[in-house]
Amino acid sequence: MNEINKEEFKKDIENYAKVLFRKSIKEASDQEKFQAVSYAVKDIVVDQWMATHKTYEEQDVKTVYYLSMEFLTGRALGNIIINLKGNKAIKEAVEELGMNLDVIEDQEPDAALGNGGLGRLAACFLDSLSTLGYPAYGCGIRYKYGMFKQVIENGYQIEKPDDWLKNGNPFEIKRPEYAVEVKFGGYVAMRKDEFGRDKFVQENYQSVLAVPYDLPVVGYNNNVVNTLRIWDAEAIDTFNLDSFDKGDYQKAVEQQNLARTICEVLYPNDNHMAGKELRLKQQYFFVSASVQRAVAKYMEKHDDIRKIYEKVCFQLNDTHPTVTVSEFMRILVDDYGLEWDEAWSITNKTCAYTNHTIMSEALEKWPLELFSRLLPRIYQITEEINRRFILQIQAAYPGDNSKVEKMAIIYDGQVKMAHLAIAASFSVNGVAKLHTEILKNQELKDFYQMMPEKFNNKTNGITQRRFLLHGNPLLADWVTKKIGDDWITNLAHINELGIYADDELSRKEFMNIKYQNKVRLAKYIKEHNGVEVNPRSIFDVQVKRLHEYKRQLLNILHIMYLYNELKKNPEMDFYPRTFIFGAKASAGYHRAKSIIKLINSVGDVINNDKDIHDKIKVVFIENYRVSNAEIIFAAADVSEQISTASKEASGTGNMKFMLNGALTLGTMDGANVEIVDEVGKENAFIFGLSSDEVIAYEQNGQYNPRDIYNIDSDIRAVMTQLVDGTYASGNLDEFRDIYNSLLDGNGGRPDMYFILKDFRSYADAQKRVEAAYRDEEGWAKSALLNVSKSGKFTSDRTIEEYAKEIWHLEKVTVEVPEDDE
Ligand code: C3B
Repeated sequence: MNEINKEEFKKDIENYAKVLFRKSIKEASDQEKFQAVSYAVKDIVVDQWMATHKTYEEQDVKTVYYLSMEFLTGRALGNIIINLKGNKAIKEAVEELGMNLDVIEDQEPDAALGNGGLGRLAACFLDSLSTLGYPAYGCGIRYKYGMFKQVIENGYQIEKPDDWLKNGNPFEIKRPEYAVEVKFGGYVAMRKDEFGRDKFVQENYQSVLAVPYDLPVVGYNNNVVNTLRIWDAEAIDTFNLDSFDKGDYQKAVEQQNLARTICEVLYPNDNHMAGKELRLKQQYFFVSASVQRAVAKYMEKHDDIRKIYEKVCFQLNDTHPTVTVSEFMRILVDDYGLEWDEAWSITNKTCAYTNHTIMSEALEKWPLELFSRLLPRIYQITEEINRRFILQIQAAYPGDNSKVEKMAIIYDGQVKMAHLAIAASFSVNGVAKLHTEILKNQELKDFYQMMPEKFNNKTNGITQRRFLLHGNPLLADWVTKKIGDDWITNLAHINELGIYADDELSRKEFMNIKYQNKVRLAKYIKEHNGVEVNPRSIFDVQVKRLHEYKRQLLNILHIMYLYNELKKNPEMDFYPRTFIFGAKASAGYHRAKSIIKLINSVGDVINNDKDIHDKIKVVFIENYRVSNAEIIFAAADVSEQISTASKEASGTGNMKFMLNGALTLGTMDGANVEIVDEVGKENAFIFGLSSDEVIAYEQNGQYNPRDIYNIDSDIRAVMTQLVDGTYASGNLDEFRDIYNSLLDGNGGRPDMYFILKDFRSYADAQKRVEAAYRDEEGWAKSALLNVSKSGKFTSDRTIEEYAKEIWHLEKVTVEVPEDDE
């Protein structure tokens, strides 16, 4: 990699300030400085970007297209600087110009084009793909408004629009030359092609122009820059005279509106299907554009569409982009004139699907009426796929109609996207061992029995470049001092830290870094939440989307219980604890929002009660997002991973905490199981029902929370406080819905999340946490061991597995030509 020339870089920054804003650096605002520095950085990136794509073309590489509705990338500048290994030179340049790099980085809005785990995973995958040198495109949507900004007012969540493009995005490049048309609605007619053969054409449709914007994905220290291509919609034929003359004024207006609305906003649902017409439009919009472009790019250099699978793989990130299957079939059959069987076999060699959840409310099913009206040709094709798939099922299970009922793609007036994805893909993967087993043996059992060869596991991972190197510089430097810097690109090496767990001085240094990170977080909390917290207390953290299955409610009920204990016995031996929450709730998810209010209300009471001498603090960090997550993980002692067993497909926050030396307090769910495999049960706090037990209860219906309520007076006391106004300034109804959900659940089914059932075992685990923390040496040792055992959870490992076992990609090395000046 070419060295960054500091003096030239300084000139570049000054020049950008001049060209962009007509200002000197001194005159520029912080935001303008951020822009100028970013453009100067982009200058370096673009050389590598061009070199990478030249190499790809020369070597005619196979490319994965990672199709995802979400890419939760967060801020770009700091990460790019780190991956360019330009930290030192750039920092110095910036400082010599009288600026501070942290302040500059802080000016950048997060790119929040995702909800939570699924979107962040896509972002980690892109980082790993580039760092490992695998050719890839991320394909997504350029939402005008990303994940809403959360403001807490009076304890309630208020959603504010996230106008992240307000000041422009210095790293993006618009590529109008690659714009394509995407069609909606109308009807399908049978027409003759130029050779007199029948063909299907969509007529009287509305269309939009999909225009790509490219963002660079910079690999670590290797000159590789892949592309995250996000599509924006523009109106086609804006009021062109033709249609105006034909009296199509109305249609012209409608097309404009369609273009305006389609990329307007990210649906803020996590693990929940919105079912809105606009959402299906978004899905088809970015899928059609991405697939059209991928095919066109392939055909620029090849002449046989039949071999496209040798150079292209479409990875479907959950069911959201599943219309890829039918769109690809449409292109093969309608545009390239292939026979159905041939097209299907090519599609089957090109598409692969990742399942991210077993939550039934997240399963995408589209009403036939909507699907066929919006995508008439795609619907026809999907129908034919379904017809043939049913024949296949019947051949495999003659006379067993229940199999068709359970597996058909179209059934009961609905198009089932997971079924379509499985039928059409050569690979179906889960995201953690336990999750994949549940898919095979429960949720997708029938499919697994019919097509076992498709199923495989790819345990999730995270990028250590963002979540240690960038987010926790103190620890990153310390690790490098101890074992060298190989861990940055080969996290398996972090294992070598293990020996320092037995070294007293190392443990001290390590815990001192944790302390400094807690001071940093305490400062953030003071500035942003106005709450004073003690960095000597245990930082016990649960940050993730608010969802009932993730059980923030269990956590806060336990805090209410602890508080009751302290009130009964103020002198009791109690190690000071700061409970930290961060979570956004989907705007329409009322119970989740109520739980946020409860956390804040409990915090208000406890934080202001002098009697308990600050032994408990409860903090709700407003607007949890990637940029503040980096600070939070670095400062955590305890990682709360307490989902109802079987419900959390993997979790990735759990891995980020581990990497930063927090101990897991969790259920045997998702990737927690594999974390415990790595660190050993003695270095984690495990509690609660197992997934088998949960599944058994679900099947036998034997769980009755009232039994627990009746015999356990501590639980009863806490429950009563939900409805006696203790935490609601006398409003007895504020938390009544939560109360009811715990005892009666939903629609007559007892609480599906087993909160009261797991309460005692959680409280016991929390006692063990406290005892363990009092043993300073023991805790330091465990924490350090957690870091040293985190090697498996790098997304580099995950991506190597995808690349070798699913995508069959070759690694590329890239040289950037020297400037010839
Ligand atoms: C999430 C799951 O809930 C997590 O367990 C998992 O770690 C991540 O995906 C990544 O695999 N998920 C999500 O964020 N949104 C969905 N719609 C479905 C799953």
